[in-house]
Amino acid sequence: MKLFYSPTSPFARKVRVVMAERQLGGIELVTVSPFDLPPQLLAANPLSKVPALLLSDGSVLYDSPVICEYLDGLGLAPALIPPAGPARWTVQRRHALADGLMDTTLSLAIEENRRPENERSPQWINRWGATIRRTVDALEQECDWSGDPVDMGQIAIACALAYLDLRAAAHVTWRAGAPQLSEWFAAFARRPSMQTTIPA
Ligand SMILES: N[C@@H](CCC(=O)N[C@@H](CS)C(=O)NCC(=O)O)C(=O)O
Repeated sequence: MKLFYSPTSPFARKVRVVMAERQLGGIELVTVSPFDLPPQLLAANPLSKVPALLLSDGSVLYDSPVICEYLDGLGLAPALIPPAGPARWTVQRRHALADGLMDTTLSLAIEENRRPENERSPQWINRWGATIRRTVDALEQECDWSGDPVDMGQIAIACALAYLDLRAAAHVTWRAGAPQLSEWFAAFARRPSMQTTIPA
């Protein structure tokens, strides 16, 4: 298998953290820059987005939730996504909330780093900033999982918060209003799976 990824992509980081947590070897990491439309990524994913996972039978999986669920079915380590019941839907909802946080932070980063200054929209920047703050508030309200075994929701949330630090630190000082979440994140970020996937 081959994983097309970029080191800073939080979506691809989730997948790499899942690989590490579930001790999955034998997946070749291929670094690509999706915004440059590299032919090998386009051949795998017409959206030119990372992550994309090329399977040994030549088929391809995207996007990141699909890849994470696929990898969760491999190997012998405990599953990160509960198989059924309310616990499954809580984990999946947290995963979706974290992905939304990543999407919003990415939109902000694109606006600020890839768009000429005179084309940037303060209105959208404010809207995305407000979305990020609301989402962090919601996570602070429900971060009651500190003693639980690691799951897919926690992995996604940790990758989303790390991406906020990487791309939106100038806009959002999220730790100030989220003491429990920041304490949880500090501990989670020390996991080897998080440490070995820090963007260079
Ligand atoms: N929903 C997708 C989002 C993936 C995504 O937006 N990846 C970004 C990098 S962080 C990308 O490849 N963007 C390239 C582009 O939009 O052209 C997933 O979960 O995999």
